[in-house]
Amino acid sequence: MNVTRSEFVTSSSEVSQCPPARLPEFAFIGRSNVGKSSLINMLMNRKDLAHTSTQPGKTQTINHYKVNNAWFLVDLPGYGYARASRSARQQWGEMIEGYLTQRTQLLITFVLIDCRLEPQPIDLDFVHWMGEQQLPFAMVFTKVDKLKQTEFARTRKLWEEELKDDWEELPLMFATSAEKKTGRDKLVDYLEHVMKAHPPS
Ligand SMILES: Nc1nc2c(ncn2[C@@H]2O[C@H](COP(=O)(O)OP(=O)(O)OP(=O)(O)O)[C@@H](O)[C@H]2O)c(=O)[nH]1
Ligand SMILES: [Mg+2]
Repeated sequence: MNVTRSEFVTSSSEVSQCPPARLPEFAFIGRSNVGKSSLINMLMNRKDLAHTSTQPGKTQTINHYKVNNAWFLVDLPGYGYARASRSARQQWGEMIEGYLTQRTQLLITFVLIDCRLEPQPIDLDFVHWMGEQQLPFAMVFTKVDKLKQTEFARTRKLWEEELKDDWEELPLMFATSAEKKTGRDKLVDYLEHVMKAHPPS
């Protein structure tokens, strides 16, 4: 699939403000600074349509980007931002939980994981919560340009070990680098596959 057009649509601070269009939608979530906004730019072949930063906590709202006039990519604020206040964390929780559980056109959420880190409790908790809520997700390891293949294989293995006790089937896992555009084709092909499996009703 070619991405021929991409545009920012809207920023929302709660699910009720999200675009009413019933187009297929894919969301990106993960720890602050893991590379959600960078990955969205990479998928859309844009340099800085989604705003990125070296500092965590850049994306604060639910951001919809329309692609090929037909589907949405959604950039979400990250979790685990150490300097966020308690009330900010609570607000984040309400906004994200509302969005993920109520947005019926959301087909798959991609949970992004920094490939350099061993499985962290905060990511495991989030993945388990997705499982409990029966929300479909896939995992995306980011920043693979920063690791040797063998090192990344180790992190991936550790994740598989962590998950295999709780899941009969392991979630899909993608390896990406927004810097080097690694993994773009596989991810875009997967989006296309998911949309074909969910024709508009
Ligand atoms: N080397 C490398 N750096 C990356 C990659 N992806 C993102 N980065 C860098 O990581 C930092 C954070 O990227 P963002 O895309 O803003 O991260 P985010 O997950 O959207 O962060 P928040 O919006 O704060 O939650 C930036 O400095 C990016 O340039 C990658 O694949 N490789
Ligand atoms: Mg961001």
